[in-house]
Amino acid sequence: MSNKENFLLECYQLGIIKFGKFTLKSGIESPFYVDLRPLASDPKILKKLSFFLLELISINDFDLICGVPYAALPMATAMSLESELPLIIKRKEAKAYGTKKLIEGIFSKGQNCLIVEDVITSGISLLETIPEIEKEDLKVTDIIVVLDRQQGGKKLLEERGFRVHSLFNMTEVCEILRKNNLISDEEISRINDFLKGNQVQFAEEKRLTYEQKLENSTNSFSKKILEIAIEKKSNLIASADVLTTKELLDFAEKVGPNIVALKTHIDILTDFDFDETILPLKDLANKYNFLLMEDRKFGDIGNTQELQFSNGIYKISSWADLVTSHVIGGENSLDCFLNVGVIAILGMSSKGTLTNSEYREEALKIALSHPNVIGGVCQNKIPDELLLFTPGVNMETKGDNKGQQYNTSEFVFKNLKTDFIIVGRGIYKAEEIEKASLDYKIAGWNSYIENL
Ligand code: 5IU
Repeated sequence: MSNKENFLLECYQLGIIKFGKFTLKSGIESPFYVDLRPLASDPKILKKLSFFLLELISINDFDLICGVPYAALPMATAMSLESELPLIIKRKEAKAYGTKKLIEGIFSKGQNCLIVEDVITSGISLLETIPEIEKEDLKVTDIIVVLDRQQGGKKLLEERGFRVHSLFNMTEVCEILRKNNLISDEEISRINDFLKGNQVQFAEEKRLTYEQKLENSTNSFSKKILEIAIEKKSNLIASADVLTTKELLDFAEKVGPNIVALKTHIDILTDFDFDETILPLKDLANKYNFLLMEDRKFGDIGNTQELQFSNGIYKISSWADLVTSHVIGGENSLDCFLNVGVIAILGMSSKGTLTNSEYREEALKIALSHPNVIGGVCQNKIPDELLLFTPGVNMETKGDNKGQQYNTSEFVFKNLKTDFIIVGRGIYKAEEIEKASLDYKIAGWNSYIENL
């Protein structure tokens, strides 16, 4: 095995190349993802890398060296230390105060500056960087890149008269990884396709059926909702955001046959009365076989949530089959939810929500580890172990003027592999509520079937 090959394998161990399905900034789906930044965290590898890169050129041809920020900065620094070629630093943005310089360091007009870049893709970012260096009356003739993704960048720069020296290209990388059984032939052919500019066909990820999820589930509330879904051929939860008991009961009567659960915000009723509101609601739930989901969004310490869950005028614990809860209070805050299925809020549908990917990841850990949690509310995919409930579904509009953002049921089943859609105004504001609930039921079920 050559030194270079060995070196690539060492780099690969650091996780610099991943294979799978990645959405690039441009929205294009790529079968591989490259990030060379981890190399800088392993001093021995960084040192070796600088040796390999310096071998690509004759050092005497240059007066300065400059890395394109940020990934190539440590690489250029290591090469400078090794070769004693003076380093200059290009800023990403000019300083807003003081000298407003774009290039930092000591240099003089006419010097030839070697450029170092980590990965070259289209070459566009280099074509933006080089003129900024040339503006300082420095010469640029040669560019060193660690990896050429073979997507036209090298050719583009060579056409503009630059010499591009790359340590590896994607074909070589694939060849070395294949020889060492680190990548399958199928992945290689996908990568080749991608490099040729073809859109890559990824094998569609299969979702589990409700029957499969039922088989895997142990929680009685997740079993119940899945059984109802299968029996009624529905994945629709209607959100009854209405203000009076009469409206609530009328609504439940109309949508009852088409839904798996009725979602309430019980505290918005102006005339709540336990016997007048809850008892008839429970009767309707029995009559039409749907669950009651109180969208309480608990978000306190365990002790307070326990009090809120069972007391006050609503006595949620005595009637709700499902409740929503934030997990912001930590794992133990969910211990109080006994005899109910908890649906954890992992991500919200509203614009500007703080539930970014880091939040979701941490929230998901809690949801997955707590036996009371049967699912999550989210606008992203979540693991199969949890049921996914997706609000923000409306076939008519893209949003309201209060930050709500809508998707269609087609979109959420295809992209998120949702289990249940939650629809509010799309149904309760419709002229014919029964018909609207049937339409959403059919749309949701068809989208589910299409994505099996
Ligand atoms: N809801 C959302 N988005 C969320 C969460 C809950 O819309 O991220 I968490 C609730 C709010 C409302 C229902 O009760 O779902 C959606 O109603 P509309 O379909 O009318 O927007």
